[in-house]
Amino acid sequence: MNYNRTLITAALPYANGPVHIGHLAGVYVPADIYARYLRLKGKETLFVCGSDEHGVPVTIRARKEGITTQQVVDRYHELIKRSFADFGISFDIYSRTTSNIHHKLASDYFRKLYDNGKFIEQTTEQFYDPETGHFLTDRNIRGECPHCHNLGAYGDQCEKCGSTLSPEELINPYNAETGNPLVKKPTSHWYLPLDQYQQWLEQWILEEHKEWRPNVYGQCKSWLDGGLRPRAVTRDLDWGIPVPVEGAEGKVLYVWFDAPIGYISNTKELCDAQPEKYGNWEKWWKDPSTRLIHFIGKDNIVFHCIVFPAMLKADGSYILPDNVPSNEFLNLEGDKISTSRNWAVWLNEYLDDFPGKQDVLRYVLTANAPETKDNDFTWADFQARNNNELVAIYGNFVNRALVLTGKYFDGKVPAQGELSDYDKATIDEFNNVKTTLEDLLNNFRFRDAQKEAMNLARIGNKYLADTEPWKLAKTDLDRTATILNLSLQIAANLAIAFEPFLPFSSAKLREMLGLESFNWEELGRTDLLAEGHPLGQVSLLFEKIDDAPIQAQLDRLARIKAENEAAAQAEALKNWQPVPVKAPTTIDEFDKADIRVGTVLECTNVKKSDRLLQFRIDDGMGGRTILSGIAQSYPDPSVLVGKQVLFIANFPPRKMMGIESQGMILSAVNADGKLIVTTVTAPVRNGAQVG
Ligand code: B3M
Ligand code: ZN
Repeated sequence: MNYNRTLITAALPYANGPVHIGHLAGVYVPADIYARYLRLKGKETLFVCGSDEHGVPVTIRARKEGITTQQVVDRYHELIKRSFADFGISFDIYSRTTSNIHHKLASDYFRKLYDNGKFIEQTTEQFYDPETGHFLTDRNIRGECPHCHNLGAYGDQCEKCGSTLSPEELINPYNAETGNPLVKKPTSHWYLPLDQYQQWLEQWILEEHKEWRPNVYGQCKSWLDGGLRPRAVTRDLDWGIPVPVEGAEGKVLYVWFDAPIGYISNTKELCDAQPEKYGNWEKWWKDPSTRLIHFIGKDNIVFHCIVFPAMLKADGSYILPDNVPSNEFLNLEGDKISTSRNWAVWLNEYLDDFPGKQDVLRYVLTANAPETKDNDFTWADFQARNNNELVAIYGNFVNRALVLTGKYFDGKVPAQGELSDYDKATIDEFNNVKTTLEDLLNNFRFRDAQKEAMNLARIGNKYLADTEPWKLAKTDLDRTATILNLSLQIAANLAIAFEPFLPFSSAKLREMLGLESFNWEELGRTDLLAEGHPLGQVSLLFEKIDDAPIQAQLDRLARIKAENEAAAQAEALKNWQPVPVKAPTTIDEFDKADIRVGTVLECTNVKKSDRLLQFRIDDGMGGRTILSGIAQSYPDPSVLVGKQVLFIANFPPRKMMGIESQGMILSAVNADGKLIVTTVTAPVRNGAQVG
């Protein structure tokens, strides 16, 4: 299929917090590389995004910050928009789903499907707070976990034992916000019967889009194999787009119904405002010669590959996505990025700490892009890639070529004389850079594509190192001229090749080379700069980053980790309750257990067991060995040596892992929920009886 134009969308971020490196690496940098590439090639391209301002995440944030939901979305929409602009993400429009245009379009979209009988209506019983008159979403319901009896489990998950839950399973469910007990109440909603689209989706994705990335294709296949079910597209909430149907008061469109329509509304907003420049919005959404590409993160695959296409199909007048390049996740220093735990590098904060270094982050995120698997961002890697690649290879090459031209040829492009065999071999090496780059970019392989661009800088660097024009200049100025001419041509090629990846540096290099504009089609050529062409002001393209700012970032993360651990501990303590007291017993029963005090002489891990610790105890009676299953609580068991502990002295000996245990050490649970040994504070005699 030959397409006339490409519409690129990037997932609409929730306006519930600033954007971080995970967002940039997963969605916005790759989408931007692609958009810039197509524009450089002179293709008609539109790049659309905006804030996703509905849904529960923004209302939760509002409650947390004690401000209104509108204030939350206003604040973060502006912040997010600013960050994207700062990082050169070249959207043609960045709008928002609270806009009037969007409310109307999403509302009309629903109404058309409703009128055409595309929904089914179903009544189910949902949790309801009679006091506030609200139905609750799973996240807003808390109660006792049926598995570990944590009293603060959520309606979708118990964070203490990690079980996935549904609100029905909670014991004594209550409203997380008000603490009110909940009742079940019937409520009716509209569902998109995805099951009716199953066959069509199977054909369209599994047969006609085998070229989609394996992670995307695989996720679609497993959803389809599991059998699609009707999905509710409305919710009982007071934040969102009202359901445009009589008698649907208090109901809004489900955020995942309205958000993807945001792509359409934002296109419409732009086209309506500048029709001469962008044309009619419908040509971008309804003309089959438009190619639609959604850039998203992996947690959005089902919505973009199954739900939204089914919505588009249900309407019937829209085109469908041609590809949905989706990335896996980026971790930070080995841990999952998390907004709520502040485990992230926020783009606004990055720019405060590394002003003007947008391209460094873009470079590192693309070099480490989680295209096929989850990947890790580390500050050490960030520093190394800047210093050893951007500075030492790309920057160094460009700087030498420009400075030497300034020195020997008065800052004017010298003549290209006769080419040596080595020159020709060098040219051969980068001749095909255009084909290779295009092939990779067309297939959304941005990581390899950037590597290829860097390779061009490597070729240049090696060329200068091998030909040493700074030495030749004393004896052979003609040859020096040819070498520098060729080097400057390579530099001009670099400016073009890197434009989609490092737009700020390319613009800077372009100015240094005195070039007006780029033409992607010229990539690979060695006549981009004419003889005598004056160069611009020379400055460093990249600067070395030393250890201090990197250490500052690591210190910040260490501080956050400690804060998070303290908070988790406090939370655990808050929810902790002693188990009920056992059935009554008597002094005679109790007396049967012989509890003694002893001093720990040695305490070591039992080989091949991650559970057992081996104690050697001075029991005042010649000593004994006791095993205890508390190794997880003591990364360094030697801390127990010298402590006086309590043990049961009259249990029959028992063999574990080939070692005989002569008793049981008494322990209790600490604030982290770990078993630790109970110790005696004032010294007593070893062998003394407790009772
Ligand atoms: N806001 C989810 C997310 O940020 C959602 C994407 C909407 S794209 C239409 O992960
Ligand atoms: Zn639990």
